[in-house]
Amino acid sequence: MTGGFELRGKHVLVIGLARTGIATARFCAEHGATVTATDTHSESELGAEALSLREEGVTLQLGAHPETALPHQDLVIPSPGVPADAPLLRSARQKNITVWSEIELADRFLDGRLIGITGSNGKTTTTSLVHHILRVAGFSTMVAGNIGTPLISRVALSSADTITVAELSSFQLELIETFHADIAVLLNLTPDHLDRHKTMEAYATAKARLFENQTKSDFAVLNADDPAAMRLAPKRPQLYWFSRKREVLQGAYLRGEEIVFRTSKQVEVLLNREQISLPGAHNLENVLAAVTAARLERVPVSAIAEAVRTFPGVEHRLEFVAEIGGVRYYNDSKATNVDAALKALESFPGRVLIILGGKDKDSDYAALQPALRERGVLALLIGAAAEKIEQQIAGSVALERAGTLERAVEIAAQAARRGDVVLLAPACASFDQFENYEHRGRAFKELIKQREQNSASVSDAAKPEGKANKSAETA
Ligand code: UMA
Repeated sequence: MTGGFELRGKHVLVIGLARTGIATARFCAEHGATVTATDTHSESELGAEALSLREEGVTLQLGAHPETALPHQDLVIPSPGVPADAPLLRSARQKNITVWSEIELADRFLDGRLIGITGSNGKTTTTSLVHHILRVAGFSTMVAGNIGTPLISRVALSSADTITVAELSSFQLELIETFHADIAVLLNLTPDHLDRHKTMEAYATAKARLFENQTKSDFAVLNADDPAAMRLAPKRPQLYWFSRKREVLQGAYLRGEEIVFRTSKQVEVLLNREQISLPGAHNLENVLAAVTAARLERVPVSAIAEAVRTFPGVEHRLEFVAEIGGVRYYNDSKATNVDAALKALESFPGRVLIILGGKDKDSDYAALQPALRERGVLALLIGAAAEKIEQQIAGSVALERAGTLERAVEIAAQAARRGDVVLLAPACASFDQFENYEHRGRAFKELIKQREQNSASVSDAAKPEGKANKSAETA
């Protein structure tokens, strides 16, 4: 927690009325502020929860962001999805009105310690794993942020002994002021959200703000295998590193098959690589980052080992869905950028049929070519970015424009051979065809589950009568 803030008597404008905006407007109203909330969606497009804010005393301005709301405001809080250079925010700054992201306000009220985790990829898995480790070790902990639960909605649940594990995005970090993490983790830095940040520098600067308010007694944890992340290493906090390729001065690394943690005083073995349940080299990095943060919170080694072994993984991140006729289906709908899709592809040693496409984020899909050449059997292209992807990966793998996810699954299932992997790792945002990546992932799983049921009933029907009846009886 940082400086605190008196909301009573203040005028607050909240922009965007989805998860973050609803929670923020409610919080501010509960704390005595006069709250106006605006969304470009009209009344009929917004859900009941947003509209019910009126009953809590919030004034709603819907369908556009009228500037008339601005003059009386003390504070403007845009949702992460609102570009930081949106006209209303520019006007607010011209009028010297404070503009904060929701995490800035939340941090001013949050009790206990905070572990902030950012990076281009692996944030959700690492955040969930740190939370899981702390829970297994019996610590009082909660998880929040970009993972889906606005930090501000958890504030009331925090107390002096709570360790909050927060997944933080560049959108949230770019509008902080005093936001402070006791342990700040930067997993990696690869191009993402360039449609919004415009340049890699601007994106990196937003991410690096996580370290900005750290002091000498805090810890910064960075990936020693990622030069772009290393360049952002801060000066004030104590630096810890993680690496799967080399020994580090302080932090976690792979020594043979062992994961070890090194401080200035000792080197201790935490667990064996084989004990990690998650697939892929990138997940090894996520584990190294998570165990570093956990060890810095003084979690006992035995609890770390047990927690990593028992971690079930996260929905939509290389999530195993089903095996049908010897073909394994994986849902990595969270692979919303090229680097994440690349990492997903590289997680499988054998033949992969990949579903790519969605809403382009000004990405360069040519980077997928080597991995597609090596492992790809067929790329099925969906959504608005299909044409661009086709142009940029042509020649590296067989391609087919499937258009929709449904059709892509159908074609993949027909083309796949026993032993193949069918992977949804779209390298794009989902908003052209779905509400969000979770919606896309659930749609994929639903399609696979239907196929699984159909194939089970077909194989049941093919069995000799007695046998089919018997399995029905014992089920
Ligand atoms: N809106 C406006 N004006 C605008 C833009 C949007 O009124 O100029 C309105 C939209 O009409 C909509 C609302 O704002 O009603 C949407 O706001 P939002 O996109 O911020 O959605 P939230 O549900 O509040 O979700 C946000 C994060 N979304 C984004 O960063 C785009 C969620 O991260 C996060 O889980 C949630 O807050 C809780 O903290 C999602 C995400 O895609 C998962 N994050 C990016 C990523 O992980 O790559 C950064």
